[in-house]
Amino acid sequence: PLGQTLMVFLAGLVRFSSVDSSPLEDLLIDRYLVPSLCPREVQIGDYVRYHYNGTFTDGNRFDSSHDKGKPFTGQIGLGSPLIPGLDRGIQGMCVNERRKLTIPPHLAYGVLGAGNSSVIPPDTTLVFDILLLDIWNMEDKVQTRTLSKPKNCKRSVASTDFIRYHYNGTLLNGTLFDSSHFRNQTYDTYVGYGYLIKGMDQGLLGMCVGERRSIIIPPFLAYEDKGYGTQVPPYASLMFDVLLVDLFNAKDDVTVEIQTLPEPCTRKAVVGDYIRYHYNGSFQDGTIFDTSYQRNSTYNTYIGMGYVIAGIDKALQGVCIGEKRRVTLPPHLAYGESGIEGLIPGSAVLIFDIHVIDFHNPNDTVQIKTTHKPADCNITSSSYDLILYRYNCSLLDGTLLYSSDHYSTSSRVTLGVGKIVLGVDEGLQGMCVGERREVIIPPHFAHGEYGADGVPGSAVLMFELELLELQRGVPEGYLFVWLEDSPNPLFPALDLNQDKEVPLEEFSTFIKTQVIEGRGRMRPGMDPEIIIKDMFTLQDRNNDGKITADELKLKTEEQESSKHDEL
Ligand SMILES: [Ca+2]
Ligand SMILES: [Ca+2]
Repeated sequence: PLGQTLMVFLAGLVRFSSVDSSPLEDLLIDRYLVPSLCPREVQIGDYVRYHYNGTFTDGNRFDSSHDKGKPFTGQIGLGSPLIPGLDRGIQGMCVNERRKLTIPPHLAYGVLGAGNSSVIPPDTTLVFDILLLDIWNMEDKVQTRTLSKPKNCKRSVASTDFIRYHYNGTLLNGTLFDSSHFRNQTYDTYVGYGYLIKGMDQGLLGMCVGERRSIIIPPFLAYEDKGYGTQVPPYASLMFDVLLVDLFNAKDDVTVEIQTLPEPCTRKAVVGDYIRYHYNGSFQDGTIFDTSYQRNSTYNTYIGMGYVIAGIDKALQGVCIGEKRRVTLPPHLAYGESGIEGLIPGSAVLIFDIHVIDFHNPNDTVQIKTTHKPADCNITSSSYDLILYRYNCSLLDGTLLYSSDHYSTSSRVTLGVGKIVLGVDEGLQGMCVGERREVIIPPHFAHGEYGADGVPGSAVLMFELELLELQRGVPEGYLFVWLEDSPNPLFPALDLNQDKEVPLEEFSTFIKTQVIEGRGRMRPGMDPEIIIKDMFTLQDRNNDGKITADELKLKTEEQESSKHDEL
């Protein structure tokens, strides 16, 4: 470069000092337009493609590539067929540079001229205006340069991978010849099978999704002497600015990356389980295409039964409740080559970030775990007992749905008569007062697939239960039961003062005595006076205010008497 600057400087001096037409001794180079960016200069052995205007010193044109509509392509030095002045004058040029070369006859066509002296007369000084379009060398390789790259690059393009990318393709002089951005669609192809020009097949290797790379390809690794259509001329070096959007291999399986694994995980989902999960679905470039969070409802499905895309069916197996996992599905295990119109492009790799809320199997039973048991635990609850209990009901992710503490009315209920959720009823059986339990209830023993107010459909529920009070009950339809054999015959026992009739007061005293002495039990949860009155009225068939032996007899004959029968 120093030599050239000197030469130009000297040439300038020569021109200024020789106003008269003294013959030119050497080549004059006027670099009148040098691009600010000049990454490569023409050296001996390089091939060049350039436009030129050839004129005489008086400005008359004798040849022009512009007129021919086709730039000139040739090699510099090494026995180049160019006239020496051109061969030398083009050296050191960079693409997009414009030079004016003034070439004395001895570095042009000399004393003979050209074209039988008719085109170029003898001893003619020639002026070439050159615009350099392209430089390459047969030793060139594909040049790649990473412009930006995501920090996380776990995988990069290898031969036989399928990729989707955006690109701008330009010639070395900056002319854009093609862009996927204009089509608003990625270019999708396999790498390494020769579907692409050679230089692209090489230049894309090692890229990771989200990387932007500049790839410069010499013509012999691009479209060679043929060019491509009207946009890529023959012998054109190509520059691609590539953004890799997606990458997979046809041999890929679902990949699972476990992000949160609850400890302990006592149970893992298997085929046939019904699962509820939240998810974000994204492409490899990070764009989210779907999310359950926005709908504020989990996605629910059976696992491994073909209700969802194959990759998800596979990815959900073996999950734990509360687990978070990231699964990557190649398109052949997702939406394939066609994708989903307007939502998922063809051949797209999908990433799902999955949060498992719960799962259960239709065969699941209620699971009961006692967390506290009082030392004194002789009496335990069973059906018909009237109990008072506390409860907290949560989803398996810990969300509290409802609690007895939320209500002012006490949660007093008769067990075993269908008054409460099936699984809770089961969970409250066999408990003693003061005992606490954790009970896991599958939806078919709770609120079913449609849920209830505030309870999502198909939710597995966790109940914390505590038994506060327990009153032994009597079976459905009974007001009083004998706990041991009833007196036989009964009437003389009822008729305390032996006057052959039993009014309400006498009856009441008798019943209360049985209860106090542990021989009988009244239905809990009702006013005892009302129970006694009801029982009395049932026996006093003629409604005269007293029971006689005949009336009682009638009753015992009617119903086969047993120890749990009413009187
Ligand atoms: Ca009496
Ligand atoms: Ca009567």
